[in-house]
Amino acid sequence: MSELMEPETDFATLPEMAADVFTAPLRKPAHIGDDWLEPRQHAYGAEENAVWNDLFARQMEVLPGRAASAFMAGLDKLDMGRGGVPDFGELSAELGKLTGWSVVPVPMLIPDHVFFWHLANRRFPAGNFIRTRETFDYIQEPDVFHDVFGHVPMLTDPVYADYMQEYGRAGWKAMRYNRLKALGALYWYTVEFGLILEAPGDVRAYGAGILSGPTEAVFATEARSPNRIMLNVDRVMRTDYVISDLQPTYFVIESFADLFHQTVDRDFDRLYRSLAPAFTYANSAVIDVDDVLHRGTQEYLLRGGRGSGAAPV
Ligand code: HBI
Ligand code: FE
Repeated sequence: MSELMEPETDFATLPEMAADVFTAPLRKPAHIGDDWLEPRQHAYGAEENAVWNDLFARQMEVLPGRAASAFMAGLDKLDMGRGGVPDFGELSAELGKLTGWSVVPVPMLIPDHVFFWHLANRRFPAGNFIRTRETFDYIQEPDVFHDVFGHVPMLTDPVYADYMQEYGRAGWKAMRYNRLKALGALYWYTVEFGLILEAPGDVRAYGAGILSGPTEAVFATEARSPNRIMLNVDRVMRTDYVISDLQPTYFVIESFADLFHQTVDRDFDRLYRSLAPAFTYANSAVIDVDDVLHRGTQEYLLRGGRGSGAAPV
């Protein structure tokens, strides 16, 4: 059935990453092993826990009615609002009972093949630090608030949980074809910035990049600037992405089963053989095959985007 996974491996051991595969170079801290895991979770102090609580409260002002029902249910199931940064041991015990996933601490961005390997084993790598008040609104590196608040609640949904594991398994094939960036675009437009059409006219966010920030939760679901296009895996894997601003385009799924089947039933060998090394479509493009829910004005982007003072409308 699955064209996405690699039947010849059990994913128990870390794959070798060939030197000629294109990926970002990262310098491993001295205390970290090949699995890039921290020996233990950081012990958060009072001010750090207060940062978590304030970020949590801010998101709860905007997420009801905008976040996917599965996300809100996940927050509840894991009792994420109990106060302070959640303990990964407790979180993993709860999540383990629900879908078999665990949460493990990592120091920073980790290499693609290590990240994929953890996902293939139902381990979610989460940042072992929290942003400061100075970087409250915007951070480049994923911290524990983005990773745990943004990603982990969705892992309580059984179908989504399976999708994430299959995504991790897909990393092997992408490495073999040297198309990690294309597979990364799929992650970006689903796991990080995905929208779901829960009912006609009712678009909600399930992507962690949207759910962990106050501006994008409103912008992604309601603003006139961005395109909202029904997800097409082949198209998305050919689409460029920016990591430093609100998205010009969001891709929308009908259900998590739709997301799972679009990826797992796809022949990725054929897709990788036909993909160009770099992206074909700009991140603001609307192309003839698109099933468009909302064609954006792109006024936020065209007025200059982040740093320009343009309103995220
Ligand atoms: N590392 N800590 C961390 N978090 C991520 O989300 C992450 C990563 N390394 C690689 C990676 N993501 C990419 O492979 C995906 O964005 C595709
Ligand atoms: Fe993320």
